[in-house]
Amino acid sequence: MMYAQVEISEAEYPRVEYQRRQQFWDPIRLALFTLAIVAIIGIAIGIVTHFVVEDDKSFYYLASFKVTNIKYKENYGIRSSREFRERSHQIERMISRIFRRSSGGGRFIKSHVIKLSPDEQGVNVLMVLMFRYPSTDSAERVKKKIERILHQNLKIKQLPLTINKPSFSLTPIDNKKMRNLLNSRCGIRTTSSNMPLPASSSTERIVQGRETAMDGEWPWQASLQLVGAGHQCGASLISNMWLLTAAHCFRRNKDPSQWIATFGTTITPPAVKRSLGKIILHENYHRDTNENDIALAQLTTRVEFSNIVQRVCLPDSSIKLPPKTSVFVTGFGSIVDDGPTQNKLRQARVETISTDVCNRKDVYDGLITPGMLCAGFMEGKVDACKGDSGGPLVYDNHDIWYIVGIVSWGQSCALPKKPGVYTRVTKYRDWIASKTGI
Ligand code: 4AZ
Repeated sequence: MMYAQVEISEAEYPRVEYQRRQQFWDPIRLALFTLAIVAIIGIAIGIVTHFVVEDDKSFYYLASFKVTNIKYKENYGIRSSREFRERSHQIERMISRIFRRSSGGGRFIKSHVIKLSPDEQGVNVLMVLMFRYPSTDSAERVKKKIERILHQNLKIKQLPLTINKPSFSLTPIDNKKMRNLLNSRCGIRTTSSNMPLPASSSTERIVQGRETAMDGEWPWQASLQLVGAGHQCGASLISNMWLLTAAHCFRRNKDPSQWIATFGTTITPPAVKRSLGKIILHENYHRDTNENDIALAQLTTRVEFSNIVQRVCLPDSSIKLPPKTSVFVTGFGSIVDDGPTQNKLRQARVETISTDVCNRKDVYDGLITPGMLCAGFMEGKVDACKGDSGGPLVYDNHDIWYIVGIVSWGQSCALPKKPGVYTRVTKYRDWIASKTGI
């Protein structure tokens, strides 16, 4: 029985269903359905791309605005002056606070004041801003987002400086322009993507007193090599033509044509290589007392600044570092007394030691003159050594690095009560200017 009923309906059913399907899938419905599927797939891909494979890109802007509640000071025109530094740090801190606290806070990377100039209403500020936004964003769209954040915050926040809103302008700039603008400043470290480097002061992983440096971490470090005899000394780039080093490095040979300077974190291969055109030793260098152990070397052709090659800042002659200030010494020198030169650049954190302590009978017994600076630890262990001579002792002031010492001498290396002795750069600031114009 059951079988017979099925037989009958099977004959009827397919024809009816076929007609109904034909009505449902008319061309318009088919087109709409396809469109909807395509749209859903598109949106899904968009969402996945946005959250999973979103690729951030750096966006750079030149910002200019007026600050109306401060008066212009003469020294704002001199970038190495304390006034310029302090005012720019205040502006940079304020800009960073505005963007870091906003909803898109993580997208702000850094800001740098390039120039402060006089204005009737106060001070004109020129600075570069760096953000990271999805690569799918355009410079103009990002600009609008930044302006919106800024305008909201200028309205709400109690800020120490009054930014004149109508004067605010943002211009997108490319990577190259950003580099050029930043390169006009000294003592700045960046990675190849222009991201700030982590502060070295946080690294305490000193192995055998030293650790190897990352690319771009000490971009002013140079190696001075004597043709046929290899690395002799360290040196520091202070402009794209001039190196600052120790006079005793040229005791063996003062002929510039016999010397080359290399840059980068390894001696072989070097990142950049230059020959020397001129060597200037301090007129009053005394090899017996190590007094005035300072020299300048001019390159035959200028170096181009990059994240690998960069100049260090020269400190104002008035800058005084209190005892126990954290400073860094870098070099290709040996890691044990009388050991070989290292191919990889190394760094060590040391602390300044007062001249009074350093001149004690049980330390250097009066050998430290006003042109010298002691740094290291009374218990020894961390120090510069043979081959580090001529290299820099640097100090980090709000991510801007200053050369405060030149590796000069010491009794052996890392011995207790025998810290490293450095040429005190502040004492020679005018001498450097008289020879180079820097
Ligand atoms: C040198 O012979 C040398 N510990 C450099 C630095 C120090 C000692 C010796 C400091 O070049």
